[in-house]
Amino acid sequence: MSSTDITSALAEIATSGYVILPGALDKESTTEISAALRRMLREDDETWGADRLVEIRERGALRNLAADGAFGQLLETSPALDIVDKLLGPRAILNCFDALTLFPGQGRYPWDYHTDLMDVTGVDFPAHKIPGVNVLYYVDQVREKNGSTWVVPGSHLSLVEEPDPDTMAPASVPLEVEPGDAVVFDARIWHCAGTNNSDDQRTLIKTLFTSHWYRPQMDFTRAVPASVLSGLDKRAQRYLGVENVPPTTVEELRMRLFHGGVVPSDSPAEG
Ligand SMILES: O=C(O)CCC(=O)C(=O)O
Repeated sequence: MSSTDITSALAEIATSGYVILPGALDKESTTEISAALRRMLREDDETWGADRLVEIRERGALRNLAADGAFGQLLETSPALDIVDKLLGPRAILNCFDALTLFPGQGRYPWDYHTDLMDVTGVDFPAHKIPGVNVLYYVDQVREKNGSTWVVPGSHLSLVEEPDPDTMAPASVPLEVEPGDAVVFDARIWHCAGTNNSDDQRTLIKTLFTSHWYRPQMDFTRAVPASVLSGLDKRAQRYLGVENVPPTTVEELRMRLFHGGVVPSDSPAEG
C-alpha cells in the first residue's frame, strides 16, 4: 500500500473502527482460495460428520489455515499487513486463522454481538496501544441478504463490557463487499455475523492479530507443520509465534533476553 493509502486507512480505523480494502486479494487468488475452501468444507463434513460438526457448533468453521501453505500469502504479502504492522508494531502475533462460512439459512444476527478480544472489553487502552486488529477476507460478494458482517461504527472506543443486541443492532451497519475485498478493523469493535438468506454459502477468512501478550487461539509453532513454517518469511514466522513462545530452557531464555535469541556455537548448552 502507498503511504497515503495507509495513512487514510489508519485515520478511518481510528474514527470508525474499520476500513474496507477493495481488491486486497487479486482475482486469481480469490478464485483459487474460494475453490480450496469449498473443497475443505466438504472434506471437513466427510472427516468429522456434518451432524457432529453442527452439534459442536463448528460446521462451516475451518480452523488453523496457517497449517496449509496455500494460504501463506495472507501472512506474507497481503496489503492489509501494512496496516496491522503500523497498528500493532513489530511484535504482533496471529491469534487465529480460520475460514467462517454461513450456509443458506444460517446466521448469528443479532444475538451474537461480540468483540474479538472479549477478555479485554471495558479496558481503557491508550489511543496508541491498540491490542488487536482483525482482517477479514471475503471470497464472495456479500450483501445484507447473504449475511453481511454488521459492525457498530465507533464502538471500538466504547468501554461496554457485555453485548447488548437491543442497543447494538440499531446502531450497526452491514458491510457490503466484493470477492477479494478485505475489511480491517480494530478488534475491539462490536460486530456480528449476519444471516444468510440466499441459496449459496458465504465464506470469509479471518486473520486476527494481537499484541504479543494476548494468548493466541492455538500454539501455531506446534500446530503448523515444520515444513510449512520454515517455508514462510520471517515476519510470517513471527506472527505464528516463533519469537513469542515462552523459552523452555534457561539457555534459551538467556539468549532471548540479551542476544536476540541466537544461541552461539560456543555456548555451554551447545557443547
Ligand atoms: O462471519 C462474519 O460475518 C463475522 C465474523 C466474526 O464475527 C469474527 O470474525 O469475529
